[in-house]
Amino acid sequence: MRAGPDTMGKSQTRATRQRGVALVTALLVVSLATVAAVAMATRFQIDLRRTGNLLNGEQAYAYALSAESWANVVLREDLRESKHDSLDEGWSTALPPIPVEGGFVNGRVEDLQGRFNVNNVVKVGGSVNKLQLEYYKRLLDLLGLEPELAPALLDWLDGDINATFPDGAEDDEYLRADIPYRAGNRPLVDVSELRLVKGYTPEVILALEPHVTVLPVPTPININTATPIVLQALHAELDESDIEQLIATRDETAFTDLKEFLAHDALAGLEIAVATDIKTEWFSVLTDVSVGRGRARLESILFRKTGRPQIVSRTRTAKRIPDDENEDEE
Ligand SMILES: [Ca+2]
Ligand SMILES: [Ca+2]
Repeated sequence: MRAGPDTMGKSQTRATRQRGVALVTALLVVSLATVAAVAMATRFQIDLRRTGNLLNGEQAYAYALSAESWANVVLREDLRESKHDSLDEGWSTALPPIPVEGGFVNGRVEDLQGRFNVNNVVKVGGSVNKLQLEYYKRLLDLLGLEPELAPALLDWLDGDINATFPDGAEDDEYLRADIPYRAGNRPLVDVSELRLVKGYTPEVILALEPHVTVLPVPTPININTATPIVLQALHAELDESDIEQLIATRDETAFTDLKEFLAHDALAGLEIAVATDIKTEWFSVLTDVSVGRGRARLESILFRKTGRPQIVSRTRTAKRIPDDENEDEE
């Protein structure tokens, strides 16, 4: 047979090639299975991590709610114990960071009536409250801010659509913006809304924030907790040394009667035209909780008139608790 050895050689080559193909296929299957297994394991790790983070976040939020309940109890107790509110009382002390399983809870109560409620600039019903507007102008002046910010805010809050002359701003101003919008013509719900008002740049808001608040009803200023600037804005003739005297007096013993405050030497002969008080109905409770990789920052607004304070709003906030001990965070 002439072709014998040649045929044998060919069939041997074919067999080798087939084995080669089988080997490559097997390798491919193995590598595909490996890739799939690695992908599944990675996905599982991510899911596990994500679930862990969610659980930590929820746990942190639950701790924040319990810190809020603690504040509620403290404020109710305080109402039983005293008829005034001042910075030497228990509610005003920030909680030291409390260790909990996997993290820490921080909490602090702030008196919102130690600040100026910018909604006071208009009366209920939407017309200007001239005395409060004058107060706000003095506050702006003491903070080194432009006086034009006052009429711009007034127009945003007041019920009408006629721009205050000069420097007011109503719809026609805001409708000319790149992304047009309209004036609120109603009280603010949150301080962050100020950024919509003409002239309220981030720098302006940063300067205002420690001294202003936004509450749904007109509120008097609590002279026991007011910031020095908020006190000084009570009258154009008050200067820094008057405020130092007032603060030295209240640090010694808080004012328990408004008449004592109004009769203080530093205010001699001055008529305080805006409403003031020695007690507070509106508080904010800030809680900052971290559990593992979960984080919850909660700001709750509490209204306390008689008995148990009511939670008026809760915001998951980016606000940090203003406490030196927390300076090293983030
Ligand atoms: Ca009190
Ligand atoms: Ca208006």
